[in-house]
Amino acid sequence: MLGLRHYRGTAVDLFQGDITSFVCDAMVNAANTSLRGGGGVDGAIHRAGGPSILEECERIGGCETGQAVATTAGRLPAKKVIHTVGPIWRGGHEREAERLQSCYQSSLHLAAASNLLHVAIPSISTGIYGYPVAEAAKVAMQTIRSFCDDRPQALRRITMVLFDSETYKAYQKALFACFPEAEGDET
Ligand code: AR6
Repeated sequence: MLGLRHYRGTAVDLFQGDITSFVCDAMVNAANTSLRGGGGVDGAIHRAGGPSILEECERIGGCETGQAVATTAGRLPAKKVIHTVGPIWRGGHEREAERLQSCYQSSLHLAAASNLLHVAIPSISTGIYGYPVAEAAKVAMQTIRSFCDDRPQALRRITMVLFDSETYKAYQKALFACFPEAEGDET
């Protein structure tokens, strides 16, 4: 593994691959405000998890940008799916960073409150929603670090699951920049 940090009682690591086959407690989905499914990782999660996820999403009715809600994980190798809605990139002048930060904060707090100790998160907003990957990776890692500062040991492990090598490299750079001093790096 080329990216692992231990920080305030939580392991923060990176994995390159398909999140739908990643074994965890909470699998975070990059959804949209309707919660009715879509393309990208959202489509993959609904396909792999089966119709019970959409049924629960429809009962919930929707989710605001920057917020998060939990549903069953259906057939996925997780206890729950946490659906969060990232911002659409509009050039960086519409509080996209703040709203992306809120996605990570809401998802991590919801996981901790539900005792879901290992959380897997895809690169929210950097696909169809067009958020530049290097910028999004910095927001993700800074927010994870702040969460660990505020809630030490609240989660056992936070894994960023990145689909392609370019995205993986961007998160690796951000991980090393945001956690320069933490022990546990494996190269
Ligand atoms: N596992 C891990 N990462 C994946 C997977 C997968 N199976 N599939 C794609 N990715 P996106 P967004 C990566 O577009 O930008 C949907 O239609 C992908 O390569 O899934 O937040 C929703 O309904 C990219 O790095 O999410 C919304 O309408 C990252 O996941 C909209 O797309 C995010 O890409 C949300 O757009």
